[in-house]
Amino acid sequence: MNRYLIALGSNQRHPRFGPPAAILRAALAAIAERGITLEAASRIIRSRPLGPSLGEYANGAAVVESDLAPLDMLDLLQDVEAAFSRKRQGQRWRSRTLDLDIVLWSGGFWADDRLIIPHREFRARGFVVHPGAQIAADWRDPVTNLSLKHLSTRLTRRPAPPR
Ligand code: A4P
Ligand code: MG
Repeated sequence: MNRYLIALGSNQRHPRFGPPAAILRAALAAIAERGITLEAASRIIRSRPLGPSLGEYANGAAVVESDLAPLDMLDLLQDVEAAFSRKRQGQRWRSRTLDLDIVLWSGGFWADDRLIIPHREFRARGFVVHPGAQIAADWRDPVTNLSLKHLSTRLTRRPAPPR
């Protein structure tokens, strides 16, 4: 069995599921319906958009368990994104209905042309680290060897570096 820390984000309404927070809850249900075991889900937070998109985000994190290998998990998550009719407009940081990223997995590192784990920028992103620390405080980032709890504390103490 593999464990994954998944980050969820949304900053657009969905005609059927409603506002971003409701979309994240529906997305977790959709993931579970596809046979993935949901071990823990964080509270859903609101966060100001990083980058040029307009609307406020809802963000959250979940720990899931599955025998799927990382690329199969990515396929599944992209399938769920597509089911929420996220548009791929070929541009980073567009407003989106649903974004599902793999932040960490129990196997440590992964890197190929489709997938990089740990997610490259997660350590600087409070909207990923804080929800993650809520449900997996002791999980260590294999790059820095710091726990999510530690990364979360570090982020609240020090302002993020300029981008
Ligand atoms: N990919 C590589 N590694 C991963 C991974 N660990 N997890 C590849 C998921 N996907 C991974 O992603 C582009 C490609 O990255 C995928 O096809 C996959 O093969 P995407 O989701 O299609 O595009 P994107 O999300 O627009 O780009 P990217 O770089 O993932 O953007 P981010 O970094 O996800 O940023 N502000 C707030 N407050 N909250 C947010 O959630 N999110 C973003 C998106 C910007 N600002 C935000 C938030
Ligand atoms: Mg993404």
